[in-house]
This record gives sequence, structure tokens and C-alpha cells, in this order.
Amino acid sequence: MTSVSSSLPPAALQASKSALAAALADNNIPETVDSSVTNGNGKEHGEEDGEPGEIQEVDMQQQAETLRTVFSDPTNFNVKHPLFSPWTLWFDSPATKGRNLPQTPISAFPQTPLPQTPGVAAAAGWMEDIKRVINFDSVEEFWGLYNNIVPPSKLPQKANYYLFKEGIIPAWEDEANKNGGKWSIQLPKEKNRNNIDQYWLYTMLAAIGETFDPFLTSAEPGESRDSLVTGVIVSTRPQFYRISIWTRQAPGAEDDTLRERIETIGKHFKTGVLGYPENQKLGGPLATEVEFMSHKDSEKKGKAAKKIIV
Ligand code: MGP
Repeated sequence: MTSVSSSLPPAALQASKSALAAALADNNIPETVDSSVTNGNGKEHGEEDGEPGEIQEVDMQQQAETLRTVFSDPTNFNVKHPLFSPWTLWFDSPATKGRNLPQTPISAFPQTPLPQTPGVAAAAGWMEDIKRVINFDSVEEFWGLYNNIVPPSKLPQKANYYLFKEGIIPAWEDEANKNGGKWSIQLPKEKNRNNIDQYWLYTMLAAIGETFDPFLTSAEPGESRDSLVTGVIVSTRPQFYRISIWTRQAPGAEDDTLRERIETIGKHFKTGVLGYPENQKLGGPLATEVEFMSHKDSEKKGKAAKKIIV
């Protein structure tokens, strides 16, 4: 899987680049060199011998040997580009249900404890079977994770991956989700077996690259804005796949600005991430349009649900 980034199509490549750009801008890191990497003399960057302004000879060979990316060394890489936010991957399947599995099955990355909020307590039953796989906060860790987990097309029926911002649990009850909703699309399994892994990869890249919500990334320096997107989910069901984008808020009837921001997310999901033309109708047997519903309406199981469709 080491050639993934070079074979990405434009939408995914752009999302991946945006992830990098956002991370670099946020942290003021020069694009080619990680600030924690030594210069080969055992000294940190900037800690050179010689007079100020004097040009130093760089041992490119030695430097190339020191820099390890996830592509050359998937477990011991040392070049990291931080993401706009840290993320947590969660997972459940029939095999995790009712089993008290450890919360860190595949990684040595540090885990933070679950936040002890009223939302977490309220969702305790729902969260019982959902296992936390890993936290990550850099582009390289994302690819390290991606290259080591089972893709959705190979998951058993009734399994879900939940990729959520760190500190937000994948439950309606979480403070960050309780007033929100979700964009989702349901795709018949037979026709989409060969597409689902790519759709899920692009969805994750758009989430971690923050390309769903331009309002967030257009903030002025120093201005803090909350991202509307809290997480993304892929679900396998006996006859279909579903991908969902969860949002922090859901628009009321009068809320035009929020509705526009929410619709931007849905349109980007349909056209930029999944690659459908904007006007294409997608609904059919086992298939839905790209549609938005508030979590409050989802809890009512569709009774009098108000949907937005793009
Ligand atoms: P689902 O898995 O999102 O829907 O929710 P699906 O795929 O249509 O149904 P499935 O039976 O094929 O899995 C299924 C059910 O799980 C819901 O009807 C709720 O009862 C429960 N549930 C889902 N979510 C996302 C939550 C949640 O966030 N909190 C709680 N408490 N229950 C949930």
C-alpha cells in the first residue's frame, strides 16, 4: 500500500494536501523538514557550528538516512506533519459485541482517557460494544493506521468504523453531537463493493484535511472557530454500505446561514468526495440520496423527519 499517496486522484490529493497545508500553517513548520529531526551531527536544526550567516555544508546522504517517513518505515517514521485536530478511530462489529476487549488492540500510540461528561455517561449502553482503536494527530500516523487496518469492503456485516475528533465519542449523547445531525448516503453492496474503500478513504481525508467546512479554514489568524464536522462513519450492513458525516449543529427552519453551511458540507461530500455530478439522482433500490437529518429526528426513527437532500 506504499504507493497510495502517489496514485490518489485529484479530489483526494487535494484533501491530503489541504491536511498538510492546514497542519503546516497552524504550526509554522517548514514543509520539507521536521523540527524534531537532528541535523546528523546530533544537533537540533538551528543549532549549527560557525558564524551567523555562514553557509554550512549539508551531508544530504546522511540527512536522507535520518529522515524516515511512513512510506519507508511504517512503524518507526520520524517525520510528522500535525493535523488541524487530533482524531480517534473507533470500531464495532458482531465480534466486539458483549466482549470486554482491551481498548487498544493494534497500536502503541498514547491513549487519552475518555472524557467524563454527562454525554459519555448517558451513552454508556450504546458505547459498550464500540472499541477505541487508536488516536492520531499527524498525516503520517493517519497513513500508518490506514495501511494497517481492514478496509470496509473486507469487514463483516454489521460493522462500523467511526472516525471522530479526539474527545468526542460517536454517540448522539455527546455534548458536541447532541444538537447536531448527519449527512448520509446508503449504497447497495453489490454495485459498490469495488468503490467503498475509496469512498471511505476520501471521506476520511476530507475530514482530517477539514475540507468539508470552508468556514472553519477561512478563519482569520488567531480567530477560533469550531468545526461543524465532529466525525465520519462507515457502516456495513447485509445489503448496503452507509457513509455518514456527523455535524455539531442542525439547522432549524429559520436558520439560513447554518443551513447554507450544512448544505456546503453535503454538496462537497456528494461531488468532491464521492465524485457524483451535483444534479444526479442517486436514490433507488437500497440506495438513498445524499441526505441530512438531525440526530433528534433520527432518534424518532424517521417519524415526521425533516430531511435536506442535495
Ligand atoms: P444505526 O446503527 O445507526 O442504524 O442505529 P441502522 O444501521 O439503521 O440500524 P442497525 O440495527 O442495522 O444497526 C441502530 C440503533 O442503534 C438505533 O435505532 C438506536 O437504537 C441505536 N443508536 C444508534 N446511534 C447512532 C446511537 C447513539 O448515538 N446513541 C444511542 N444511545 N443509541 C444509538
